[in-house]
Amino acid sequence: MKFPRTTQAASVLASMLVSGLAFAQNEPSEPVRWQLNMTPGVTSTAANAYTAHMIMLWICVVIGIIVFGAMAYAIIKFRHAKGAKPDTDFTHSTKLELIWTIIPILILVGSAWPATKMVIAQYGASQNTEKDEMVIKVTGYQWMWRYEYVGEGVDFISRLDRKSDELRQSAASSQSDIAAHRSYLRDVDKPLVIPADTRIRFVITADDVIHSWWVPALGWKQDAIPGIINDAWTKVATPGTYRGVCAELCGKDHGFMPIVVKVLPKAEYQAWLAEQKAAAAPAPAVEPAPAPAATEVPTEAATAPAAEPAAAPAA
Ligand SMILES: [Cu+2]
Repeated sequence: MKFPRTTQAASVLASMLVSGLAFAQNEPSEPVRWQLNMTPGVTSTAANAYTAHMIMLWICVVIGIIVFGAMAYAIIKFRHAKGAKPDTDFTHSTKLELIWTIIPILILVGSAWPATKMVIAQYGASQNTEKDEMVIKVTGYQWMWRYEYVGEGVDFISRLDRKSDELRQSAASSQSDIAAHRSYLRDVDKPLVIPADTRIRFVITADDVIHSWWVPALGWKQDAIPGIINDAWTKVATPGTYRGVCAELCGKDHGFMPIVVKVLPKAEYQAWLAEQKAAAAPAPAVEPAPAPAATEVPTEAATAPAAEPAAAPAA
């Protein structure tokens, strides 16, 4: 074959395109190797971002075809070899200039319209008027995340899973060890668990330096800044596991503070929450017994069954 490299590259490109497109239909959240397009995500915000992106992509494709088509046509049709002569008298055309100013304005306005509607859907009136069903406070630390379920008394730290941490720090770990550990650097010891189909408010801050909480499948990213509370909301329809990372360079282990969000069906979430609360509640043995009355009660009376309680105050 005359151009083996070119055909090879073309077949690689074709398979990339196919895998990229196939991916878009099957898996809404996890990127795949050689994926070309965005992930559609699992929230309305993510779906809007995807739609806005696709609108712009197709507008660009049409413009590209027209511009490069016109160029190719002009280059071939009016080539020197065919005896074409430049028009030396031509300086400008007001009509053409008007056309190529007005058409881009229309394209810009036409694409800004849907894009603005989508931004308002995430950050506009609904941000403040729709009722949140629960609130989670996220705090960034060097180099881990803390999740507090506001009003529930559930509060924990989520950090890089131990196995990944060992592999990354050990000089002895080989490429094959790393390849054998699925989700290397993408798993945490304790994921954030949230219910599906529930409007959740996130309040996001940090304790040391600026971090940024980002799970692409949710369709938004929010900075975690010490002394400032940012917020965002989400509502995930599909249960599943969604992964993210800290998206603000925050120190030497910035690359090692992943985020894992586990979305459970509502009933399963309630069971999980009850389990967490039970674990968080102090054990009954530790709890002090109800103190005796403040009056000087003889110790015998306090420990004795309440047969003669009236005797104590009388004494
Ligand atoms: Cu960080």
